[in-house]
Amino acid sequence: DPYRLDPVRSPLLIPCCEKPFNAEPPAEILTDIFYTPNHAFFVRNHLPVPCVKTEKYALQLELPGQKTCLKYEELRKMPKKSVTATTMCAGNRRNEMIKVKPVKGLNWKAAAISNAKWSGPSLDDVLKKFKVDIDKVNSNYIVFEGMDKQPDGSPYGASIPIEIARSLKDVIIIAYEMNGAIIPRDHGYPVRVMIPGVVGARQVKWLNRIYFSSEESTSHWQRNDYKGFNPSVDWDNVNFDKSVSITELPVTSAICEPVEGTDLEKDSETVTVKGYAYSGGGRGIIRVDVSADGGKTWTEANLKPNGQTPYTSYAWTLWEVDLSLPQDADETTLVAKAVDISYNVQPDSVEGIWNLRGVLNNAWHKVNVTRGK
Ligand code: MTE
Ligand code: MO
Repeated sequence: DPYRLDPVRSPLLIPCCEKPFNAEPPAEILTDIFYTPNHAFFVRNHLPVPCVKTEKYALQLELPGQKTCLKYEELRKMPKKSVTATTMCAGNRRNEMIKVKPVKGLNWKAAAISNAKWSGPSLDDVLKKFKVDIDKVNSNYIVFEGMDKQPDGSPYGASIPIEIARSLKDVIIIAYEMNGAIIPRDHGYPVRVMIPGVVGARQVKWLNRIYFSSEESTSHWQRNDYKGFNPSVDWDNVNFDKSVSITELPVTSAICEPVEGTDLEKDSETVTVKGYAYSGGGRGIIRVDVSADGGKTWTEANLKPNGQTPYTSYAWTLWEVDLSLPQDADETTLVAKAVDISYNVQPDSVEGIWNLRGVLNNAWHKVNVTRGK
């Protein structure tokens, strides 16, 4: 069993796959704390968790004109910087897409998302240590490789366009700490690259190697996964080469409390609704509209400040609102939709954004509740 050396996990996590391990926390606990506790942070592994000894660890750097490396202790001695960023899997809320038409992928509910503070040297400081100025590097992509390997020996890998790496060079962190603690094994021990504002799939765990390239990472997850398609594309006519890799995620939000199927007190006139909202590329959330009548009327939620600026908002926005319940029915649908700083909005239904991989579901989030049933 290649998974026999995987770490022990918190019983709080609800697995959607055991081997490789994939699990999300109960949605209700997400919105209580801005920084998701490490033991409750969702886990998305594609392969067995590598066993790494820090004494032996060295980050391989293939820089223009030089091949070098940075030992764990050397990384720790560099100026320590931090970034608070949300990690979300592109497959978050796939379970709603599956209800429209079957898709391939893990059956995530709405909690394949978490938020943490990551610390370590910045990418720019690491490159500058070797006299490399990323603004002058002549390549199209920066590529990150993990230490987790497929049976054929090829590692997990991802890349981002060099323009994004340039604009984020001070906030991309070669992290050895997560929320002030050593990164847990499931989240990339000992070193992970945290690229704020990009999809989880590019935030490579168990970071082994960084290099520049004229083309994207050749890994399966960059080339043949984590891409969107039009709803009529099926497995017979899909062409992964013709679709763009997901880098930044679209605006989204979800209701975490109450949970689906909650039976409220018979005489309740109001309900407190809590959730999260997030958009990719650092685009902050400016509004979350919430409805207690299936989307006929809307109330603006109170947004909790996330301490970030509107165009560099890498963390999620938690929100809360008290809504009046329609008094003429004993069941209703709560709905949430968010708006980001670019006035991007969420589509009202899953149908129009359905795709065969079940990624990028940012439709209005709906939760059905009853009263005194
Ligand atoms: N990095 C490596 N090396 N191997 C992986 O399987 N999974 C990616 C990304 N980084 C992965 C990886 C995906 S798809 C996601 S959504 C995030 O890690 C999940 O991060 P988490 O497990 O810390 O929540
Ligand atoms: Mo993911």
